[in-house]
Amino acid sequence: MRTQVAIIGGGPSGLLLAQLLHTRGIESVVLERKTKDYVLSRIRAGVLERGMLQLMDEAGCSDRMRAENYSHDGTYISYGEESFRIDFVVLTGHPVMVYGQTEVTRDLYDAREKTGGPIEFNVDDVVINGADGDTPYITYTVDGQPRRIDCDFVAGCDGFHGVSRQTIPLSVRREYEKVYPFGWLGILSETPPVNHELVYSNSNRGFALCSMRNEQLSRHYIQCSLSDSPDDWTDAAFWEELKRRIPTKFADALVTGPSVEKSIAPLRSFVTEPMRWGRLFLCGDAAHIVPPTGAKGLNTAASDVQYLYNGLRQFYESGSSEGIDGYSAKALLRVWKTERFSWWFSSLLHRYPDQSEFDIRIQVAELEFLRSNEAAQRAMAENYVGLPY
Ligand code: RFL
Ligand code: PHB
Repeated sequence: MRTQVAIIGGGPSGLLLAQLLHTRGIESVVLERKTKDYVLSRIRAGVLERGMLQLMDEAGCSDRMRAENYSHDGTYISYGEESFRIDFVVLTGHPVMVYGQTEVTRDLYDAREKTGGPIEFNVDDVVINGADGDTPYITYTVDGQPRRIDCDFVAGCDGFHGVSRQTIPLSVRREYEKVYPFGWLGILSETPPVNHELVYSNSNRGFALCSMRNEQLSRHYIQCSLSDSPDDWTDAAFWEELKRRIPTKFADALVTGPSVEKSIAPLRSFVTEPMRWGRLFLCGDAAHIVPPTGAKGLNTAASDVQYLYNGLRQFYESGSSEGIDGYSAKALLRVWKTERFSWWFSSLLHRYPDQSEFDIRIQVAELEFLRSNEAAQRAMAENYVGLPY
């Protein structure tokens, strides 16, 4: 088989890139290791920047997102019994959007199926060959049968555990990493949200977050130990712990119910440089990871996709390689700013095992500064609603 762009990974980055390229008549093949049902069962992002909505518009996939998303004009931050609101619209002119990654991915799969663009599921043994030359090709197997795709370019959209990043030789690749000494235990429940906007909470017992997907579906997280397993936590124990970590006014309003999903995610900050090697380009979690505090992972993947789409479009439409040549530097500039924000917001809200009483006082002082200082709130809000592309 031959295509213009071979896309490794059928998560949101890969699918969005495929649909954007399709609008310009650029062919692609998407290779996904899992099944579609498996990809759609992963509960992840909930808060999206407007840049993501604009890209979904451009890809022709935004009808349901426009109709069903919940626009949030601000967020609440609490510490102990104190809480305050940051008004994104007043401070930046922009809201954020609550619309689950599962729904984004479903919309992108529907669009891909409508346009008849090829996706291969259940692929194994993917190898990217010749990316440092002019004629790259991918070899892989499906049900043990060998396959090959020849292409002009390879987009590595295969997440943190994919093969694309590993294809870049260690002599070229530099990796920067920070692993946090805790995880997030998350549950999804068919219960109304505790508040009309998200509540991020710093408490003596650790971080908590009250989020949602819609008026009848809530998403909650608590900081947990890395040695915990979801089975260690009954639903009753989760709700009890959550109530102890949020101010009484929210705890009293909390409606509890059985969880429909429960999982633990470790927290990590990670960046690989460069994001391009020859004709291979990394996008999204394949190149970088942020801790989920601040909801930046999928949003940063979307900005990578936009830069790469524009570069490839320029190449195919005018023959200029300026956009693809500048891709890595341009993407990394925004990636590092997002890494900084996610690291800062994580540091502000979590309990660290080695934190001293002094460190905790500094955290409270910073929260009080944020509460009372408009410039600090504006800086937070500009990052949260999304830095410009
Ligand atoms: P994905 O979603 O990991 O998709 C990669 C796909 O590649 C496939 N794959 C392969 N395919 C072929 N061959 C191989 N060798 C392959 N290896 C892997 C995988 O099966 C998969 O389908 O990466 P992508 O597309 O870059 O998307 C990134 C986002 O998924 C991620 O950044 C976000 O989910 C992060 N995130 C959040 N981001 C936000 O912007 N807002 C949020 O509110 C938010 N909340 C979250 C989050 C992530 C979380 N977890 C679980 C890490 C909340 C949580 C709890
Ligand atoms: C979510 O709803 O899953 C969510 C919201 C905000 C975050 C992280 C996750 O910062």
